[in-house]
Amino acid sequence: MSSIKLGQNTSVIVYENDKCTGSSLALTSDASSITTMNDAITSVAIFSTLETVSTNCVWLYEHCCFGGSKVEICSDTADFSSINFNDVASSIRLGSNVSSVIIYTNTNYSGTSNTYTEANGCFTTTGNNDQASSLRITLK
Ligand SMILES: [Ca+2]
Ligand SMILES: [Ca+2]
Repeated sequence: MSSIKLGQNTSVIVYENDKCTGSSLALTSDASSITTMNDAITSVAIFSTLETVSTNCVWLYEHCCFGGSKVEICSDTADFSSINFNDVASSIRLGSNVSSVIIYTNTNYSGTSNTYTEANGCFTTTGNNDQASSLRITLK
């Protein structure tokens, strides 16, 4: 794949590997020549621009490629059991004013931590798939 035409109110993130992993490129408009990832795209996540993450929040998704159920989190959360999402999260999107998110494998901001500064399509790439139990949000 070398070019893309987007429908109305659509944006995409294209990925080098399957299940939204590997190098990625976010596109919000038609691209007649995708030079940076020419013939290197294996999977695509499609979003509606009418439905965006709240500015200071993040969306966690049940599955890779931003699929399944999702929860919106807008402040530090010490125990995902409280939002019925413990050991479930597999991908994340960040609101426009979120600088970084630290996700921990255990409750109360303990265990292994992973920092995200942009959308991540599959936590298998960061080794914490289905392990997230708490998180901290830092705004810009
Ligand atoms: Ca999952
Ligand atoms: Ca956990």
